[in-house]
Amino acid sequence: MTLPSNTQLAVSNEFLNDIPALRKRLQEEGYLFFKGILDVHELTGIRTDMLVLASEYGYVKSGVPLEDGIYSGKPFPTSGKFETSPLYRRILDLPRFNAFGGNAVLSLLLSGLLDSEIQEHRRRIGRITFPGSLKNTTPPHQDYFYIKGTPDTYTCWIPAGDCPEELGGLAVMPGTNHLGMLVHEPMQGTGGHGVTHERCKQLGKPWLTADFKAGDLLLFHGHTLHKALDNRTEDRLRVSLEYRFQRKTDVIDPGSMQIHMNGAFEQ
Ligand SMILES: O=C(O)CCC(=O)C(=O)O
Repeated sequence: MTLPSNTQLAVSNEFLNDIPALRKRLQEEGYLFFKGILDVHELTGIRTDMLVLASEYGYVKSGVPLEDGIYSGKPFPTSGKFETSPLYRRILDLPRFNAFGGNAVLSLLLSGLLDSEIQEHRRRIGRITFPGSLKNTTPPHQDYFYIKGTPDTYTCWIPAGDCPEELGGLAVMPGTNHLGMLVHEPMQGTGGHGVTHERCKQLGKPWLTADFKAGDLLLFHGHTLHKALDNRTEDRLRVSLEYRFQRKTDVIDPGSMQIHMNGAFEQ
């Protein structure tokens, strides 16, 4: 059967009052997707904080509303890697961005799913993805490759603003949480390693994604294969957040207790 290259994530809102059903789906599919369960007002605040900083560095077009996140076209000055930039370093210190890691919806959901006291990782990520920087698109990977500690770590990927497919959301491959660790090879894109596109095709499963809206939450297991989609817009910045959770009693990698890219920033 030929599957379309991207099909839609299954929405799990109908099970929000049924934790056993959510656990079952998460165990089977490796992900859960919820529409509109996070506070858009709080997310808009974080988006604004990030765009204010980006605009200080000249990356946001002036003369149009900041919250539209329109790229100025100013090229990245250094290696082109957002994650080692001074701008990113400053994003990681933003109070509202960090406080969202303790968000009540996330905490209640994750502690219910894991049936445990939870530990949120300090290694939070607030990402801005530039239009046209396709060589930086995050390639297919499993988070355990980078996060280590326990594979039972769950990533919450959250668009800070509407993120239609052309702005480059996130796609997951369902059921890949059952495959254990796949071979990761050096690859172009954020992170620098991934599972080759050829290998992904061989797995014979579809990539699932959505036209994300602010307030949506995509949550997945450390073994679930996922990738970013290209930001194919002409001039729009994609703003997204990542928070990670695990059981308090599970092994944790020391890097998860530090800020992302600790010490690896360019001046
Ligand atoms: O948003 C991205 O580009 C990558 C996100 C990702 O890989 C993750 O949340 O684990």
